[in-house]
Amino acid sequence: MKLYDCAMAPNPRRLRIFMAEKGLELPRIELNILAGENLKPAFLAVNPRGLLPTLELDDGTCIDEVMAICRYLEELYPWQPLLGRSATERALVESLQRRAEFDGMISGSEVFRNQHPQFAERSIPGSGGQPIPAIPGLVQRGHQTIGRFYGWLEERLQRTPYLVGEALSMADITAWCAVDFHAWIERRIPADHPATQAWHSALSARPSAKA
Ligand SMILES: N[C@@H](CCC(=O)N[C@@H](CS)C(=O)NCC(=O)O)C(=O)O
Repeated sequence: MKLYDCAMAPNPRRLRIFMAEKGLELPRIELNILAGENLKPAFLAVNPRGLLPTLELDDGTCIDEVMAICRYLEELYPWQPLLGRSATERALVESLQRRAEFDGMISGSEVFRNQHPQFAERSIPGSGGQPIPAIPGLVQRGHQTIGRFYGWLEERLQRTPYLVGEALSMADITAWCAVDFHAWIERRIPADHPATQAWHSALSARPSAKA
């Protein structure tokens, strides 16, 4: 197996943290998204979407989408489970992970890509290099969704130390990567959200934070 990765990008980071928490290491091929290396023919031959991360199996099968890769790795390496340990937990991790991804990660991307000059023709990831012009009005919508994301996060974390109960899960990892990604667009955890602040400080102290 080998992993096509990008050290600076938030979605590949979700996968690296997941792997670090499980103690997994894979050979990595680093591609610079800002320089458009993921849109060059060599990588488009691997993944026509140009999307990172992408996992290539030894038989040549390529898997993109962070959650698809995580599910594959969790099945192969079930220790330190991060996708839930019971039917209920698995459903909750799925539900909360998706909410963190849509309201935290994708809305961050909506703001970032629709205002950054370098992404003026790359407003949606995964088009394989087909130009998709930015829509500046989406910046405001993204900021509104981020506001809702922080309200939801604080409300959940007031009740439990992690998003799904007492153990770290992929729901936390996605929300955590979204929070750190928001620094790129000058959004921070609101000062009056103490549970989210404490959760974020604890996660940032984990060795996997450096992944
Ligand atoms: N839904 C995808 C999102 C992956 C994604 O958006 N990756 C970004 C990096 S954070 C990317 O590949 N961007 C390519 C580009 O901008 O050309 C997943 O969960 O893996």
